[in-house]
Amino acid sequence: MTLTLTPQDLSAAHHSTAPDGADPRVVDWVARIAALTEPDSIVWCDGSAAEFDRLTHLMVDQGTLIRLNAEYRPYSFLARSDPRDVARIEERTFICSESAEDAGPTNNWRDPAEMHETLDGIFAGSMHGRTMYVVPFSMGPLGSPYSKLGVQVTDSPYVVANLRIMTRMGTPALERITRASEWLAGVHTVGAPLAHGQADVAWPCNDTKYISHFPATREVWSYGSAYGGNAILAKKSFALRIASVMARDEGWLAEHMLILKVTNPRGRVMHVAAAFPSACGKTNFAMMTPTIPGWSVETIGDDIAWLHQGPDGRLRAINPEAGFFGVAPGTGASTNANAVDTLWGNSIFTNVALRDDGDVWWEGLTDDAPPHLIDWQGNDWTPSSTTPSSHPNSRFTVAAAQCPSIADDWQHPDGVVIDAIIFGGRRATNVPLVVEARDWDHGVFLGATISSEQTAAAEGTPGELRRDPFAMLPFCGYNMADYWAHWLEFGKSLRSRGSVPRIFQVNWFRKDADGSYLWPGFGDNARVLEWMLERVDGQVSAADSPLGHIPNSLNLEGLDLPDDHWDKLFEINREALLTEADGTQEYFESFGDRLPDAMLGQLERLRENLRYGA
Ligand code: GTP
Ligand code: SPV
Ligand code: MN
Repeated sequence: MTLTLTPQDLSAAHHSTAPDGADPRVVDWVARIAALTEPDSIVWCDGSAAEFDRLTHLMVDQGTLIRLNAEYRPYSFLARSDPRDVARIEERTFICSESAEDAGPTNNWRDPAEMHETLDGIFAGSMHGRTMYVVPFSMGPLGSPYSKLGVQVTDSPYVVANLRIMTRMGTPALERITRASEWLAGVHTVGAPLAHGQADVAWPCNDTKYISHFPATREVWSYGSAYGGNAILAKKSFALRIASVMARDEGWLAEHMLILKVTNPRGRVMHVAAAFPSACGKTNFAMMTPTIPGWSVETIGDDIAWLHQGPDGRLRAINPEAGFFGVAPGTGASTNANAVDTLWGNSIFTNVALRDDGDVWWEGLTDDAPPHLIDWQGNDWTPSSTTPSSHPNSRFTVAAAQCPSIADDWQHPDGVVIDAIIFGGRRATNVPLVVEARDWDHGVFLGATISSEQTAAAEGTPGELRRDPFAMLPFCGYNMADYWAHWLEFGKSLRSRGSVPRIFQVNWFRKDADGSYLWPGFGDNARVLEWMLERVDGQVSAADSPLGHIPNSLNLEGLDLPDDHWDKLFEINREALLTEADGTQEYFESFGDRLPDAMLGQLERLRENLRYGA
């Protein structure tokens, strides 16, 4: 039996007016957006399980969600997007700071007044025939000194359901917005108004897309897409793009980083924050099952870290999110068992394949594909099909609390103390398995010069090498050179209190001549963590290389690494790296006089090292 509820039923039954005590600024803003977008009804979301249940029933009835077989995947759903709405669209992502220089050469800048005028035009009447949901949320644990509040309005129940998993959503967040608090205002529409009596489609969206950020007024306006990074505004738009500007102004860091806790066999604990570009292994690393005996890795976050210098001067990190919006393909028992276990139920899957028994499947979940599937576009699929059953950027949405490797203190309001920071990318050539920075400033240079082969997480050309400094290219809300300067300043502040984490660079993706990976990766990445922990504790010496400190050896016990792989993993091709340095020079020059001198100094030192020795 299914329950049939229309958006109108929902709004009539639940909070069509603002809850008592809601901040008048929020109430006024909602009224203004409603006057512009003209939804049929307004629902103030309370974040309850009952509300989530009503929304998912509604979406099942409308065809937006398919309920999975509860025997295998209780309380779980499959969504198939419009095939034109499957990834972030960087070309249509705008930073509307007062001046173009403040957005910098790596962002699409638009004049804020002009953009507002454009948006007023396209948002007018954009919610006709739909319900506008008002979704208050907290990024970070409710009440943490490092948390931030926001409200997103959206006409997509799919987005509401995702926000409920990804954030602390609902009444408690709204109650914390008082006259004194700062809050992010997010406006989202799928851009598909319905004429009277017009039937809806399963995944409404619009070919025209705008993901517009107004850092000065802490606003985001998103039009035309329901895909995660474009539509779950609390995540990339707020917790990275707007938050990076807040962090610059307030002296902290908002980063595209996982956070993990690693414990060695003697019980020594270390916390690590690591920045890898989209679909380059953050979720895997954060949930890794170490292959070395006696070691354990626990998860604190898999995508975003907010880093502050705590009252004791030490670097502290919180995960502002409450859930994971992870890449499905490649997630299997052998690569990420913790993620597979996390997904036992209460999960939303987007653009994966449907099994005949009502469960889901994707490439890499198991070694062998089921004999028949319905692919992500709703077509029959068999192992002999020439296209993958799941979109390469298909995703799961699931509560972090369900993760078997989640750390006990993952929601600690003060965060965890970070001992090491890692930068990584997907590099078939030139970049060694691991390098340790000589000091903080050198680490900032390593972060600033990360390049990575493009993945399916954003529209573009997969495989194409591009610069992705700090894995923040798509997510830095201001001038990237100012961001590097901010990192350098932040390091000074850490130094002044005598507590500077080590910085490392890693590359799990270096390839042999035949195209195979040289390093087994996944759980064996714990071997690299072991070396890092020993470096932090001053227990092992390292070798000097032109790029920084490299290991004399790693614990390779139990690993069948072919003899020549070690040399290939750490090979330093001076000529190729000097050519890369020329590219870096050119890249740095594109920032003009905003580029901190220290970055040029680091580049010069690198060139000297490459030319004349270590
Ligand atoms: P976003 O959510 O897009 O920010 O990405 P993420 O960095 O969390 O990506 P994720 O961990 O989901 O990585 C996705 C891809 O990287 C999958 O195809 C994995 O199989 C692959 N991957 C992760 N870790 C490793 C590794 O150590 N070695 C190799 N070769 N591949 C890896
Ligand atoms: C990424 O692309 O880096 C993601 C997925 O984490 S999304 O939230 O869609 O941007
Ligand atoms: Mn990400």
